[in-house]
Amino acid sequence: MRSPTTTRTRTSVSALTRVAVAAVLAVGGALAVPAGAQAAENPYERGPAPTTAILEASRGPFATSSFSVSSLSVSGFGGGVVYYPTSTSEGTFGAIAISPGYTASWSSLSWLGPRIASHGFVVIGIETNSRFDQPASRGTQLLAALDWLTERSSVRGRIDATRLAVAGHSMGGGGSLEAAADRPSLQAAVPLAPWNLDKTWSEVRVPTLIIGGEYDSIASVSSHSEPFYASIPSSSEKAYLELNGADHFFPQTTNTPMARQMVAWLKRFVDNDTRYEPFLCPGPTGFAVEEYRNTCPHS
Ligand code: 856
Repeated sequence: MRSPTTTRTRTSVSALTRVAVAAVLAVGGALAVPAGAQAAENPYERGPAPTTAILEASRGPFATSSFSVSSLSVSGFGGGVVYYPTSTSEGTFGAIAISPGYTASWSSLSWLGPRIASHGFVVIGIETNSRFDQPASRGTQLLAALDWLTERSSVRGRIDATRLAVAGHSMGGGGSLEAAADRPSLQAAVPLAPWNLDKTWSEVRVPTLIIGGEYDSIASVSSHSEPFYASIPSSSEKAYLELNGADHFFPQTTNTPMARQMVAWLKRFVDNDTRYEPFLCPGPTGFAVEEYRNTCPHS
């Protein structure tokens, strides 16, 4: 299932800043930074500066729409639902494919579709070919869904195909690790209560946020999330959030601490949006947080 790792390059924000400053000087010859130059520093930045209230609200700043995808109209995965920001005036958006767990359908996670899309991402919540597909297959299907979304779907023109991510619950979370290992060009992965028999993910270079539940008895953090996190090299961007008192099914109902951290991770690594760094490092605290570990963004 896994291919050899390759080195991934990332355009640094400082390089983008230099380009923006050079452009300003070339055009105007002025030293004053004109209005709008802030956005030009990061061409992928979308939406207002983050606040805790924005991240914890039931919807982000972007209006969204959605449509269903029939399994008969695609190959390599089982269809699903696409959610997308309706705005076409702010450039393209990054995109994420999300897989449900064993025996479950997308409806088990569907609250996440509009929640993530409303922060400025195109989301496809997938159905798997079979509800019994194992993590490796779910990983392949997540990548097939991203390929369909960026190459063939009616929203392909709204997406920046260089800025893609994966997530999933349980065996779908295990699948998101498989996808990250297989496609190092992905910009982020967010395994939720991930389940996988493979405990070593030393080939993962994709920035990965693992979220586990303290009282998960199906994918116990001691046998799944924690060894997965530990096995990803410290040279990769990675974080581990363990939710206080949560069981295996925490991703299946609206979960504010989970959504807040997931959105911040996607914003930081899919959009290169450093405004979200305070939400990642030192990271969340409070009653909902049993534990948080991270490598903190490498500059
Ligand atoms: C909701 C993954 C031995 O493995 C299991 O029993 C097991 C059970 C459930 C899941 C899962 O994906 O649950 C998510 O369906 C492994």
